[in-house]
Amino acid sequence: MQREQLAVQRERAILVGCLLPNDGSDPHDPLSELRSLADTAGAICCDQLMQKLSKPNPKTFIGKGKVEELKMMCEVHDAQVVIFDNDLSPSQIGNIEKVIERKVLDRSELILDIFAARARTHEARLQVELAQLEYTYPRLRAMWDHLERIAGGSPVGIGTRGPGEQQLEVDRRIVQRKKAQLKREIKDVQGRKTREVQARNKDFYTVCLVGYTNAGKSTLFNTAIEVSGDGEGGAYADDKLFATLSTRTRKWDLGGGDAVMLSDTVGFVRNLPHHLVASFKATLEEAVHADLLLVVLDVSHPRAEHQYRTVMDVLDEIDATTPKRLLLLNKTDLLTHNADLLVIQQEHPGSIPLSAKTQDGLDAVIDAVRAQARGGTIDLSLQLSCGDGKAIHFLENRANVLERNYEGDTVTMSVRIGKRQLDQLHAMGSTAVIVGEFEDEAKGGWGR
Ligand SMILES: Nc1nc2c(ncn2[C@@H]2O[C@H](COP(=O)(O)OP(=O)(O)OP(=O)(O)O)[C@@H](O)[C@H]2O)c(=O)[nH]1
Ligand SMILES: [Mg+2]
Repeated sequence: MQREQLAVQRERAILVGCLLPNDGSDPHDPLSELRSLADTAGAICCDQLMQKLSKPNPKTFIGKGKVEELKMMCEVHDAQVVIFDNDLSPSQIGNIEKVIERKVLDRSELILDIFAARARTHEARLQVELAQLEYTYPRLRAMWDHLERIAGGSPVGIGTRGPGEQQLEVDRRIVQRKKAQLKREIKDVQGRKTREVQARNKDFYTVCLVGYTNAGKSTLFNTAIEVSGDGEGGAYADDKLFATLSTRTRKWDLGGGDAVMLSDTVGFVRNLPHHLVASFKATLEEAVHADLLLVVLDVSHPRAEHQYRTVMDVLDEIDATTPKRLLLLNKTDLLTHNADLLVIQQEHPGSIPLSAKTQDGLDAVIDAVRAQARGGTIDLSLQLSCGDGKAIHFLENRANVLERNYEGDTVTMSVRIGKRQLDQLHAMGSTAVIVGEFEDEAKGGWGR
């Protein structure tokens, strides 16, 4: 019963789920996601226990008889850990541990454990540590309480102050100090990040991949960057939940002079622990401030529709409400019936079918992103001073330049340019003057 150690690597585990009314779990296989999560954390799932309840038991979450049954199962399978699909209160965990004499983890703790194991960057580590302190600390406290009782120490309660309680006082202060320090560090990192994101947004149209964990975001990120010839995407993609934990941004050349910034982000999951949502807001800063969100959905997943709703909910929760959203129906190569795709497409008009793996549909995605990035295009003749290198460079890179006429120290450029890019050109304080504007070519071509 060592709850200081919440890692579940290579431990034999029993999974427990409660079917509560409207809890959003899969009615056919309610523990499938927990199994994937436990597997990702490295646990070996030996067996599972289900109970249908109208409401949880306040003391032990599942019924008293079920706790006894759980104890038996642990003995039979020689399991070291029990993982609940629901979130339990510290005292519920304590009460169950007392009976089954094994470590009990709830869903949030399991997710935190995965995040802790996966966190690679300094920032992700800080965030996980804070989330763990906030979520786990009250639970450790409950554990110390009941451990002390089991150990036969003086009873802990109102008006009693055993040695354990003094220890807790000290620990509480250490934890508070550590939390304050972590928050300060995270604030620093966030400030830097916000400035970075703002700088990028000023120069580029920003596109962010979001979606349920394992939907294929990193695979699409790598495919897009590699196909565009900008080198390797280098994002880690794997058939594990939460393969990606920190945001990665690369320039994505869409061809035809259009380039955007593409970001890959951490995946979402049903009932994302509250503390993690708060801590990972910074990681998802890209999503909040992006111009366009590419919502990646694994349509081959039996719970695709539910995952879609979860993603929409999380986006609202992190206040990513301003960017435009484009839904990508990924993993179409795994669909056996074409009709399935048609049904989903009908439910989500404007969505784009895609296979990030076979690249089927990638062109349509690129076209859609380009159209969004341009925000509509206009054809213009612009006159600039040859010394305005910054503006000329911008036009060469970000617009379709169809003709250049040099006369003395001025140049007249005929361009097809996105409305957004034109705004950017103005914002740069360029010397460019519009000398001709053509809604379409029929109205007079390129000023020739
Ligand atoms: N068959 C098929 N598999 C795909 C496709 N796209 C991604 N995958 C696979 O799905 C798994 C998850 O892909 P990732 O790209 O890591 O998913 P992700 O959305 O980045 O996941 P997280 O980082 O965990 O949130 C990998 O095993 C990919 O190879 C696809 O279009 N078709
Ligand atoms: Mg990923």
